[in-house]
Amino acid sequence: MHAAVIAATGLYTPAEWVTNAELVEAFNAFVEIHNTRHAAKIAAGEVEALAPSSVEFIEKASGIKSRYVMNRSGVVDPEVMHPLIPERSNDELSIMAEIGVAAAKDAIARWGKDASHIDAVVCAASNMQRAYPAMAIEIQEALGIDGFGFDMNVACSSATFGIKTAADYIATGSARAVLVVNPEITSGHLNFRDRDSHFIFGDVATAVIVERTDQAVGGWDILGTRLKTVFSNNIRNNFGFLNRTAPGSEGAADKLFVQEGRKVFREVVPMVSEMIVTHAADLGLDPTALKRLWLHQANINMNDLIGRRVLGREPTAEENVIILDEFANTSSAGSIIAFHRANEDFEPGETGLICSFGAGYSAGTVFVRRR
Ligand code: CO8
Repeated sequence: MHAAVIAATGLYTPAEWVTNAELVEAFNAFVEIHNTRHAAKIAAGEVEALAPSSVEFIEKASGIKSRYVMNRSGVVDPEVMHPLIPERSNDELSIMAEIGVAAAKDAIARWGKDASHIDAVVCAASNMQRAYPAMAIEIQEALGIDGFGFDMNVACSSATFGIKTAADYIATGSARAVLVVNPEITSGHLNFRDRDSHFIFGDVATAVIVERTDQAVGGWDILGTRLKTVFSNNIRNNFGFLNRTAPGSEGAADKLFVQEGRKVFREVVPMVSEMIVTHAADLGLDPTALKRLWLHQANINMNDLIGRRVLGREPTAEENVIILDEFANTSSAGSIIAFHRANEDFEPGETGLICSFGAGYSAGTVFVRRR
């Protein structure tokens, strides 16, 4: 069995972004149009009047201030309210693969080796733009990697599940180095007309190179990886290839992201806190001695609570890294952005935790130590 390290990470950030004020302005203009257009039916009680959104609510309830998006013009147009992403021909790199390749190139440059040392590509994300050929194989082709690749989806936990899969391939000798790519175009599946969730997500891509320890220079020892899933209906994406087959349906219905945010909050915080503390104990680690938590980035209040439960004190900003104010929830990429952005100050031997949680429910813990 071979031990594995996180050898390098990479980040792609879209060039366009939308602030809360801009998003709320678009949402409230849509509400105004809706309520005016349907005034008679609203008065007759046949259609429900929509309520406006507010910047203050969004920031207080979530901690989110802005988000990057692949396309801004569609998102802020009250008559459109989704990103406008032109379809590409089969001969062009798909947009998911394109941003995945950009993040992967950043990781490969930081690694200092070339792509020929990579044997496998895992594209791990919460949405795939098509069923096949796999985005991972497209990314593999674009980077000239000789080996194998496949897509996997575990919603917000896709990156940690991908890292564990990579570490297991390293352990069993299936690969010397694995590229895990997380292209998250969440805006494509977010209902920008839903007051409860229109502000939640952002777009980004991250990449992680997991490598055999005996071939690595520097990086982060992976001390332990653990995965957990518990079925829940509280976060759902019912879009799928069978939608068009439902009797009475006219083609695939527009089934977007839905959640019971309060319930998710209440149920996931204890589940994840307990998982972290137990996994740390099983590895012989004192969770209160961790230098840093790079948690999934969905909600600042969730991260504050989990941080307190794990560290046993009020965590400082350095101990509990928050990037969701700038990026919003980028699904699987969130904890990787946090790790990528805030790890330079670690001394050899210092330990931290990458942790994801989200739909499924799913959660993943990856304890790492600076080499
Ligand atoms: N503006 C003003 N007021 C609002 C708004 C708004 N936009 N939205 C709701 N309100 C009002 C409500 O009507 C309610 O009013 P009242 O009290 O009068 O009924 C009040 O504000 C409180 O509403 P909530 O209870 O819903 O507010 P919360 O404090 O719970 O905050 C959150 C809502 C921010 C959603 C919070 O519950 C949360 O973040 N929960 C955790 C969610 C989470 O972690 N989800 C993970 C999902 S991600 C995942 O795993 C899958 C990723 C897949 C990718 C997705 C691609 C799209």
